[in-house]
Amino acid sequence: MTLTPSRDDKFSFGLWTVGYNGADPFGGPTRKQLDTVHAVEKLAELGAYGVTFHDDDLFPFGASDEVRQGEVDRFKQVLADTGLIVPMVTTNLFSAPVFKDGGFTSNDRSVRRFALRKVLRNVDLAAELGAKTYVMWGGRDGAEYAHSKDVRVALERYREAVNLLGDYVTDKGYDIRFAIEPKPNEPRGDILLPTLGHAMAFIQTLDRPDLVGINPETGHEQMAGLSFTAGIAQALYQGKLFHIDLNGQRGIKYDQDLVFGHGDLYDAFALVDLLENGGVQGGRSYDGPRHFDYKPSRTEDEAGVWESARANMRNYLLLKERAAAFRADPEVREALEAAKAPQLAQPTLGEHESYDDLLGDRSAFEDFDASAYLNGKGFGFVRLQQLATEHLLGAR
Ligand SMILES: [Mn+2]
Repeated sequence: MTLTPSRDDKFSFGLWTVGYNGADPFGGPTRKQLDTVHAVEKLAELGAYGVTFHDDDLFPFGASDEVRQGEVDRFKQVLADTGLIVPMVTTNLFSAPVFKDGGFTSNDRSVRRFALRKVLRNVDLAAELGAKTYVMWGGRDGAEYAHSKDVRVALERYREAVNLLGDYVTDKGYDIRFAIEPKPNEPRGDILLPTLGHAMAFIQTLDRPDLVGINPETGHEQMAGLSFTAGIAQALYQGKLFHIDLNGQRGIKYDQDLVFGHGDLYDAFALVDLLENGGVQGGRSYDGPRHFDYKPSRTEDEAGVWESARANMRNYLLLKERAAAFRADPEVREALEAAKAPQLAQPTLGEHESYDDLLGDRSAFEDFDASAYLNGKGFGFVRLQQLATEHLLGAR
């Protein structure tokens, strides 16, 4: 297996990731503004297949039509020159002061109408560039104080917005689906639709639920103390994994946006194994872009930016290689059997078995020896995890 990224690996990066200038709440930029054309050329050279953007990454907020078109034309030219594609586009509804109380759910109705217009305009551009997924991250859609916003009413406004967007792409004949990106907090104290579970439940209330899925981000779920891999598994189960944002996070704290693999490495290993080997028939369970949404650390210069971009892809490929070795190891297969992992796929009831049949089955209860589970019948999950650890560390 090669550790050199190729376009078949479907690695993509947001313009805002490598373009992050290092500014944080405690200090200004540590790097100069990165030119879009240069960024796309470098990503292509490093082996990415796609690039994504917020409208405001490509042209400044409030840019004149002329400036906007000029930047779009430069971008189109470098895409043509490099062969990179735009798998996903998103809107910035969080940076400008007008969005200080959110976009789709600002208490100010005129802001909500402006937000919708900004999104509709960018959806047209997304369609023009051939993007198949439109991400919605409502980072400012939330609150710090319970009485400042009625969450049930805010959900109604969010629903109104997504329904309108669904009507729009359907009427226009655009081949675009929407993906909601959950995050528990930051920049708001509490963000609407904080986890992928909240988002998937919300999607079922929409007029066109099939048109809307989720774009979960590693660090966002881990900021809520949740297992990213377990969440991704449920998203796959529900057919809602429309896109994925990979990065690194270490525990419940501020959004670190580290390189993929530089946070919870075990979870990254389990995730790559799920994506690459977790399909129902084995093999891939997700075929979409492997999109990195990370920030090159503020300590790095431009060389460090490209080193970190390379590291995301290399770590993914290393974990893919380690996961393949794990799956191919006969001892792992034996340990999985011993752990009764395949037995979970067997229905609990027999075919056509009714509750009367179950109630009549003495072996299920009256004659069942539950006491055998004290001092016996261990599952061997620790052994399995040690085998995973040894593969992860390259010891096997
Ligand atoms: Mn993201």
